[in-house]
Amino acid sequence: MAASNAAERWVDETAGLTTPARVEWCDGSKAEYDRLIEGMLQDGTLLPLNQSTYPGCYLHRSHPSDVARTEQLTFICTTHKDDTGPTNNWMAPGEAKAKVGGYLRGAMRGRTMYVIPYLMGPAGSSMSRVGIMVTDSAYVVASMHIMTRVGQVALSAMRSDDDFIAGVHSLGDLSPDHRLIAHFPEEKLIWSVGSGYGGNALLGKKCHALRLGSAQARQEGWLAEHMLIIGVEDPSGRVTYLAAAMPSASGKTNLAMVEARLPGWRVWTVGDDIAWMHVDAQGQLRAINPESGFFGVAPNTSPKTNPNATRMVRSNTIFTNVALTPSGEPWWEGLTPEPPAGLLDWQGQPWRPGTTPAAHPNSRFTVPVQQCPSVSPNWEDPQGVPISGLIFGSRRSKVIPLVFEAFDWTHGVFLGSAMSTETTAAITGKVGVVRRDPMAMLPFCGYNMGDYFAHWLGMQQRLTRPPRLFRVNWFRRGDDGKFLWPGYGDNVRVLKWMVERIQGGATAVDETPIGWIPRPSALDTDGLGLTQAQLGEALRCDAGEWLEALGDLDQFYAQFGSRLPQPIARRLAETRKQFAA
Ligand code: OXD
Ligand code: MN
Repeated sequence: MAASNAAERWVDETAGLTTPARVEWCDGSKAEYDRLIEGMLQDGTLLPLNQSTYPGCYLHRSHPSDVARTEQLTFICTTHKDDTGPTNNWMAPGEAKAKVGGYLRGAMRGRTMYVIPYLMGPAGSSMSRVGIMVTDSAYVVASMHIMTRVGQVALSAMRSDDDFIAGVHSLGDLSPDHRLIAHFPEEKLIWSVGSGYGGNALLGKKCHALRLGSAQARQEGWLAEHMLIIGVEDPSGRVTYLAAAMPSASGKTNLAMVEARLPGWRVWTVGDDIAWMHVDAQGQLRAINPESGFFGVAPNTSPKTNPNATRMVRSNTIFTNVALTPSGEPWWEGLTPEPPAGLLDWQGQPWRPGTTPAAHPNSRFTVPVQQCPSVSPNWEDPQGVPISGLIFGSRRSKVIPLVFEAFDWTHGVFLGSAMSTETTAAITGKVGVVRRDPMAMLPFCGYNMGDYFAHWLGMQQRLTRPPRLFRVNWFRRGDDGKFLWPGYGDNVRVLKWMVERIQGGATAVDETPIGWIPRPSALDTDGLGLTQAQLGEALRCDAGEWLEALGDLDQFYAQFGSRLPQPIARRLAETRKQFAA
């Protein structure tokens, strides 16, 4: 493999810091993957699963204190604190280098430093970008094989000698006290130490494709977003592509591969977590999925909630922190109505029903995209897919209606910036707390969120064929505490309404201060058994609730000071005025 001089130099420098026993460049081949797996089976990093029912599948148990992204230990390191903004943790680059450098010095002594050149996005696409990461974890290398395109394909895609995001990863001692995930957007550099888990360690995903990706996208005039990408096929065979931003563990993977419960309708999967979107020569947004695998949350994935995923993970899948059945199969809460007898929990201990969950709530599967039964034939199109609608969705038991549509681009950006959600197990910390999560990017925006809103607003200039923008909430509950909307396969009914809006069909809407809300009659609820009252409740926009929520939003916006774009502030003021009238 031919690496550029800049890449070689950086790898040498990094080896000088971490002092490994050997340096191994990864070529991304199947032979290499098989070798890594074999080594991990031997040293116990992986356990084999039942190879007749789950061929090519393995189980990894992470350190019990290393089970999710650690946002409180994640930093953006810019020269000026203001460029990182009030919603990110900031550290001065010099201080971060000194601190993380201390943890990294000699951290790979006696071990292998793997060098992974990886490509984010399809080969041959001008939207794809290159990263080179080093790591001392074979589990990370094998996972990167699944999640990205590794080897010469990446090196060949470099546009210049130093056209790569550089990432250093070391397990360190896995102690949260010596853990830090530092991003240096001004140097296109990531330093991550002390965690072997998911978004902390698979640097292509959140660190590159979102945090540094968003900073790079702002400079280069595109969007790097925490969004799934799907194609919705209607009964005439026409496919309308949509991208949807949703916070971690809020049903994004389920929606990305949803099986339509509507005759003649079908959803095609392009991506489940990240979208990179550029404006094409016709003024239309086009999206690629930069990843080549899914790193999905296992609990509550079942034949009911996500039949495609349950089929997809039956082979060539690395499971992390799920429970184990006596016959060597993976298990997690929700997979079957009743847990099988004799389970070992995610830490390998005999599990007793009625105690703690058997699988960790943030346990995961890592699986190649092409194994998804609903994978779109266009998922690797170098031109990307044309995006006609953008969706902002979050998890709110109150206030937010099932679905509504923004009046225009600026209004849609306002709705996205105003998003709040109830927290889940994908991050460490409290579950079920409402927090602001603009465009589901709170943990992933690599620069000042105020500037991020401005970047979104600025895209409009080049978008002569802008997508429509929608807000959804599958999670609203009635007074009895029950969900008002059935969700899962029935969410396609909401997608159908969007497609009708996009394609210009006549659908009845009510104009409200927050946007256009479909009348209950405009949603196809045939065979659902929902009462008009339930549906009305799911779609209701309550002025009192909204005025309260807008007060909270005011406070959130205030922290951006002059970096909050005027059009966003104006939209908030107008919305409030209309509700008060
Ligand atoms: C993820 C996340 O892993 O958002 O996708 O946490
Ligand atoms: Mn995610």
